[in-house]
Amino acid sequence: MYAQLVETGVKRVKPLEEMSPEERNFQEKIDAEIKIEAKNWMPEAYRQTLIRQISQHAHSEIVGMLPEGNWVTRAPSLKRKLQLMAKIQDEAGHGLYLYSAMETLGADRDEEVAKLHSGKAKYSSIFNYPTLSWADMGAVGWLVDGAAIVNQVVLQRTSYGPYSRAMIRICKEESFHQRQGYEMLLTMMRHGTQAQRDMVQDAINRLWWPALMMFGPSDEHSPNSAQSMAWKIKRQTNDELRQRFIDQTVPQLELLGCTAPDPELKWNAERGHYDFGDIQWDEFYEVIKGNGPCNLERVATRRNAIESGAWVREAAVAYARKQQNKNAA
Ligand code: FAQ
Repeated sequence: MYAQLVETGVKRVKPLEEMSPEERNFQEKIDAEIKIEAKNWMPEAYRQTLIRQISQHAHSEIVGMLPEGNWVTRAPSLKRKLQLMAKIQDEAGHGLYLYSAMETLGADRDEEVAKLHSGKAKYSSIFNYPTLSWADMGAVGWLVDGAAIVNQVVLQRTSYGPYSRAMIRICKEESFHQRQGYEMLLTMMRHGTQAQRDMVQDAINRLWWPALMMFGPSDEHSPNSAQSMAWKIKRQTNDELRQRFIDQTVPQLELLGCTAPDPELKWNAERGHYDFGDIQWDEFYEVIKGNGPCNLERVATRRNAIESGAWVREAAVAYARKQQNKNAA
C-alpha cells in the first residue's frame, strides 16, 4: 500500500525500513487504529500537517460565516432569518472547537489567526465567491455544507483524537445545515414563482463547480495526500470524496427539478458512478493564491472585525480581573 501511495503522491512517504524506532512505533499505532492524543509522541511533520489542516479548516468555518452574514438582514421571513442566524452561529462554534483542537498541538491561536489576516493562510476556496441572491443561501447550505459533510464524516475517523472528536459534533450540525438549505430550495422550486425557480437554477449554476473544487486538487496533483493517508489523517482521497459527493447529490438535484452546469454529467452503469466534466483547475489555483472574486474583501472584513472588536476583549479581560480581585479580597 505504501509503495502505491509513494507513486501517486507528489511528496514522498518515508518507507517503514527508513523510519526510526519511534517513528515505526508511531506508524504501528496508526495502523492498529489507536488514536494519537495530545501528549503522545508524534513525528514533527505529523504535528505540522495537522496544524496546517486544522487551522485552515478553522479559518474556513470563520470566513465561511461572511457570505451568509451578507443575507441576514434580507431574509424573507422571521423563520428563515432565525434559521440562517443559527447556522452562522454554529459555524462560529465549529471554528472555535477547531482552533482549540489545533492548540492541543502546541500551536498559538493568535499567530495562526494573524496569518489569516495577513493573507498568508489558506481557507476553503468556496468562500471567495460572492452570494448574489437569496437562493444562494439555500445552495450554500445544500451544496457547500453537503460537500463539507462528505469530507468531514470521514474525518470523524482521523487519527488525531481531538480533531476526530471535534468532527463528531460538527458533522451533526452540518447535517442540519444541509437539510435546511435543501428545504429552502425545494420550497422555492415547488411553491415559488418562475422568477424564484430561475434564481435557484442560477445559484446552482454559479456554485456547482466551486463546490466540487472544495475537495482539493485531483489525487495526482495533491502533494499532501499520500503522507496524510499513510498517517490516516485523511481516510479517503480528494477524488474519492468528490465522486461520492457527486453521486449522492445528483439524485437530489433531479428531485429539485434543476440541472448542473455540466453537459458531461451522466450515470455510468459500468463504473457505478456519475461521470462528470473537467474541473477548471486554473481557476481553483488562482482562488487559493488569493485572486478569487472576494479574497481581498473576506480577509479585510475579518481583519476589521478583530480590530474593531478589540475594546470588547479588553473590557472582558478588565472585568475578569476586577472579579478576581474582588474574590481575592
Ligand atoms: N481551498 O495536497 P492537498 C465548511 C490546498 S468547512 C483552499 O490536497 P490536503 C463548513 C491545501 O490546503 C470547509 N485550499 O491538501 C462551512 C494545500 O495547500 P498547502 C473546509 C485548498 O490538505 C459550510 C494545497 O491546496 N473543510 O465548508 C483547497 O491534503 C458553509 C494542496 O492540496 C476543511 O478544511 C480548497 N478547497 O487536502 C462553513 C476540511 N483544497 O497547505 C460555512 C479539512 C486544497 O499545502 C458555511 N481539510 N487546498 O499550502 C481537508 O480535508 C483537506 O485539507 C483538503 C485538502 C481536502 C481540503
